[in-house]
Amino acid sequence: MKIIKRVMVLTAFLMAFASMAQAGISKNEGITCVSKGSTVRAQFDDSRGDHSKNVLVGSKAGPNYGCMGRCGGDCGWGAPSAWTKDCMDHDQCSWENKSTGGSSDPNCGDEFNEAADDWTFGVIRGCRG
Ligand SMILES: [Ca+2]
Ligand SMILES: [Ca+2]
Repeated sequence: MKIIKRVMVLTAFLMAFASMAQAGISKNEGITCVSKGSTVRAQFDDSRGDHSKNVLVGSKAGPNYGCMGRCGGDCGWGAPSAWTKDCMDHDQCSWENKSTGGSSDPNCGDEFNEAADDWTFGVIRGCRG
């Protein structure tokens, strides 16, 4: 009986954790490719709440924010780049918040972390824009 009780407590804990992870508009969408010239809905949260905006992949939002949806700053220097949904979310969040803090940024740190797998494996997965 002790084991059953432990399983129930563990299950309740996992369910609570899962619902917390789903809170907010921002979420890790694995490594989802986006294509230059298409429009995707950038989603992120910051201190002002949830945001959702259609952005043209590859467009320039402003200085140092060329190539929206490309993983990494601006347009890079010519090496193969990953182009993904999570990187678009982070690009748009960073642009609107002028964020520079990377993973520790109060507004866009979570989007940064969600894009880390994209940045690392996006090119290998074929997300080349
Ligand atoms: Ca991701
Ligand atoms: Ca955020």
